[in-house]
Amino acid sequence: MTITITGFESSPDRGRGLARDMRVRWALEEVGQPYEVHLLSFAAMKEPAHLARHPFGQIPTYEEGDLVLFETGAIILHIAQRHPGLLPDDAEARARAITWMFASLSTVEPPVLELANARLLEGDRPWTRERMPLVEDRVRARLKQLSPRLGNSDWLDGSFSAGDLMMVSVLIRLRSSGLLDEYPNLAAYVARGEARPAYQRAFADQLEVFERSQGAGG
Ligand code: GTB
Repeated sequence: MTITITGFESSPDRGRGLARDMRVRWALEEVGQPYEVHLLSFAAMKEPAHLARHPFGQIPTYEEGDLVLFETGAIILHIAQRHPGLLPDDAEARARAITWMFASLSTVEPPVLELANARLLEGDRPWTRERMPLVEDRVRARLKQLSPRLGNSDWLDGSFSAGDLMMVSVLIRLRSSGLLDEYPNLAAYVARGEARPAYQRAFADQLEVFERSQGAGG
């Protein structure tokens, strides 16, 4: 059955792979599943046809036959459960990998997003200058805890898993802030994720979409 995901017709990240369709593309590349991408404008994302897929009018979504999913956590868990390659066979190791997926989304991503919003959406507000150190320290608090847990290991719990895919995807958004470089093992962890052939293929595909949109005057 054909898998179709949705993505930005012209991503505001200018093809840097920061939009969340990237993590779904990466997961599908890791498990070797072909997929199609339905590109949407911001206006189309708020129209009934897309709201039927995604109640909040966002990307990405995932469609496979009659199944329609939204939320990257649910989508990647579905892919990882349905195809080998992203979750260990051992039941306890599998539960730990899923724990890291939840930790990425529930515990690490919120302060990372708060920082992104403070920089990109609220950068011109008079209170941002005073607030920024607090926002950065909330990110640092998580990195400071995550860094010793990863230690010198390549991945968070044994082999690469959906937990690493999600954690790397979340941490990547910190690169431009410089905060990741304060924790060299985490910076190296992200670089290891990005070096994976599946990541590279997914990145190239989403970049091509952005470049095509620019060529089309988008
Ligand atoms: N919790 C949801 C999930 O994980 O699937 C969040 C989905 C989400 O935030 N989607 C964003 C979206 O559709 C795109 S990825 N936004 C439009 C809207 O809400 O109307 C977030 C994103 C956007 C832009 C950049 N960037 O420019 O760097 C990075 C990430």
